[in-house]
Amino acid sequence: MRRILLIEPSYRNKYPPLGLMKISAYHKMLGDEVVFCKGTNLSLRQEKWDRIYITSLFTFYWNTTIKTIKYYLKSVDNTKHIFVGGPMATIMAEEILAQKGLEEITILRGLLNKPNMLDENEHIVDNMVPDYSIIDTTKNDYLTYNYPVSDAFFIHSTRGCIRKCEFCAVPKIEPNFKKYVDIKPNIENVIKQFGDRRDLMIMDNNILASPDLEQIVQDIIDCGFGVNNNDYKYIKDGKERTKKRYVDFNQGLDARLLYEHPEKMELLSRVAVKPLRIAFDHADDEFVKIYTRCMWLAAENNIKDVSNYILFNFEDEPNDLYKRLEINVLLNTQFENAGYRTRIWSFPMRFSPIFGEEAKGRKFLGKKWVRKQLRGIQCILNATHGVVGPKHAFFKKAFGENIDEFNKLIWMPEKYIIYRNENIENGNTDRWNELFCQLDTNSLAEFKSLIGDNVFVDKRSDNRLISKLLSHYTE
Ligand code: B12
Repeated sequence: MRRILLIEPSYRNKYPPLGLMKISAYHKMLGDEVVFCKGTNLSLRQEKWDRIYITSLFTFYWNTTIKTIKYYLKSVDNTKHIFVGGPMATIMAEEILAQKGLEEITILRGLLNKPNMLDENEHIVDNMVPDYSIIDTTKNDYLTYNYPVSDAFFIHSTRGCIRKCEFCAVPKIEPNFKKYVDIKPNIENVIKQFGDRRDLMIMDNNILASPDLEQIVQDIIDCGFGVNNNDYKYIKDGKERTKKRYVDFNQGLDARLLYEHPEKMELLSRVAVKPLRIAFDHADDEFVKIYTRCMWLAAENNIKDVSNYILFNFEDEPNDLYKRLEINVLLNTQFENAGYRTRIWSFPMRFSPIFGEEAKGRKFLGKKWVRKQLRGIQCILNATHGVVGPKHAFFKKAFGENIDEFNKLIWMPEKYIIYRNENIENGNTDRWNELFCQLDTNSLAEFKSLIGDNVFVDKRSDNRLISKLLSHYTE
């Protein structure tokens, strides 16, 4: 029997560490002792382990992840018994191995989808039924973190992706497209071993690319997630109760595939999907046409909750963000007028680099962006909790009546954006506005280049208007 410690660094994440849950199942099957902990724990560090597995997620959690690996280095006899894997480790393996003290650790890149990866045997870790007991805080004394999404089955019905988008790390993490994974045995076994879960989180990168989509949809329905058979029964206070359960494909679905194959939308509408997320990655006319058609397809197929991921701060410019948000609110109005119940929610998604130094943090600035604009967007999104709802009036209030208003808004002092009403009422916003509108083309350019870096202290100008404006940012 080996002693196995599983660690997820203490970063904030939504879903439990599926990779570690599968590794746990694998070791328990072999009769090993397994302990899972999130973050650092002194008593676990003081013990000796035959192996420590440390998972990783986003590259921008670099610092926490590296610190965690270093923290447990002495808890094994040989540093090669520290195993590190998951998305960040796959993308940045060289950089991790270049860290002092980490040269000898074992990094396993990508999926554990072949035999002989952890030991010399035929077992395939990726196919294991995940061990949900390790994330149960009532059963695991070392876990105090509550994952925001936990009452769900976490599954893959395909792996990899057919595309190679520059902004995406999936081609590195899951390079081969596997078109079908039977989810039924997995779900049945989870229920048998750990009890039922409410929702279904489908972690696929591009489920629509599968030629077996119809079979996958049937599997989902057979597991109790059909649009008309999605009752979830549970016991509370000794009584049986029922609520609805839903499917979340969690990644943005590929609009081009829906456009080329509208019948795929009909297939999706057979499952209790909530919400249906579509990737709105580009603002060019061709893509807007494709995206808009997809949204109408969703409405025509009676899918009520639709959402979209708007990639920004990549090769786009700020206006492209406004344009895409506006397309969505206009579509909402059109749906309402046409009698459809479909409503669209938007999630602006700031691009984070996937390679190199910049991937280690979240400071990246797209070519057509300056820091103040990015910060301005962030301030607006703070107020809306990152989501932009379907109401046109609300959108206009948050992002401005039109592109010009929007371009003004994001240059406003942060506190005027965040505490909007208060500063409108006390007249600050008007005073700022009056000055800002007096700037001619040259002085506007000077002003923007002066505060573009989002730093306001020690900034000076001979221009009287600009000096006055600056005081709004520092007082
Ligand atoms: C699900 C998911 C999410 C979920 C949350 C995930 C979570 N766990 O909490 C949601 C939808 C919320 C999300 C959000 C975002 N995501 Co995301 N997401 C993913 C996705 C699809 C899967 C990640 C995951 O959880 N995998 C579960 C893993 C760990 O399980 P598994 O795959 O079965 O594990 C296998 C291997 O990884 C390995 N393994 C795993 N752990 C370990 C450990 C050891 C020791 C070993 C040996 C092996 C091993 O073996 C396992 C079995 O084969 C990935 C893409 C991908 N295909 O990886 C993007 C991805 C991680 N996301 C990405 C991005 C950019 C984001 C956002 C920043 C987008 C945005 N701009 O807002 C946000 C971040 C929000 C935030 N600040 O928290 C990028 C990350 C790029 C980067 N720089 O790090 C990825 C890679 C996708 C991409 N487009 O490139 N995401």
